[in-house]
Amino acid sequence: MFKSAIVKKPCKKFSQGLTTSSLGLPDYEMVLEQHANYIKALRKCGLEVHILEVDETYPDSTFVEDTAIVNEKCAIITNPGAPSRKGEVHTIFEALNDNYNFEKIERIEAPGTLDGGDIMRINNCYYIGLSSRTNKEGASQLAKILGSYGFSCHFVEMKESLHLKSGLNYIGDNCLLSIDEFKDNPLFQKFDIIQVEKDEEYAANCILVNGYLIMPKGYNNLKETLTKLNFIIIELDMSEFKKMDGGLSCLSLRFP
Ligand code: CIR
Repeated sequence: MFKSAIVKKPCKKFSQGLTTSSLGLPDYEMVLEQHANYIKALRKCGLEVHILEVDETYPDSTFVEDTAIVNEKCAIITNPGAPSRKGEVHTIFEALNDNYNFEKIERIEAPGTLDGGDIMRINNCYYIGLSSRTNKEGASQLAKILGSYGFSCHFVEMKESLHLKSGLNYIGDNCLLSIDEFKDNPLFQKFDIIQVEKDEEYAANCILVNGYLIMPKGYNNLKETLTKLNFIIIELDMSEFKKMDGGLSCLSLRFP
C-alpha cells in the first residue's frame, strides 16, 4: 500500500521541455487542470499528496518520477540522463530529506545516469531499462544499492521506448501491460502479459494505486479488456502531458 506521493506543479515553461512527439504545444491552462485532477485521483486512492512548488528553471520538472526511486526501505536520488534535467534532483532531495524519515538518501553518481521512468518494481524485484537515459553504469549502481536493501534486479535491453515504463507496467495480480517491444522478452514470460495494441501504446503507462488502476482517458480497447478483468479504473485526461512524452507514472513518486 502507498501512503504518500510527491508531485510538482508544472511550470509556465512546460512546453519548452524535451519531447519526441509531434502532437503540438501543450495548453498551459489545460496542463494545470489535468495536473489538479491527477492530484485529486491520488487523494481518492488514499494518498497524502505533497505538492512541490513550480520551478521555472526546469521545464520538465513536473515529471518527478525520473528524479528518485523510493520504496519502504530506501530513497535513491537519480542522475537524470538528459542534461537539461540534472538539476531537478535538488528539490526532490530536499523534499525527501526534510519530510520523511529515510535513514540515508542514496545517490546515482556520474558517469552513471538513470531516470526513474526506466525502473519498474514487481514485488521485491526491480527491472531496470537500459535506455537512452539510463546507462549501464547507472543501472549497475542502482542494482548495487537496491541489492544492499534486499531487492533483486534485472536489466532490460531497450530499443525504442523513451523509458521502460513508457511501454511496460505491472498492474498487480501477476499482470503486465506490455507494448510489442517487451512482450516476447524472456524476462517477462512468467507474467500474464496484456498486450497493448500499437494505436493505444500510450495507455501501457497505467498506475496501480491502492487497488485502483489509474489509466489515461480515451483508450477504449484496453479499458474494455481491463474492465473485464475487474480492475477498478479511474480515467484521467492526459492529452497535454502526452505532448511532452509524459505519462501517468512520471507525474509522481509514490511510496509507503
Ligand atoms: C522528458 O523527455 O524527459 C520529459 N519530457 C518526459 C519525461 C517522462 N517521464 C517518464 O516517462 N518517466
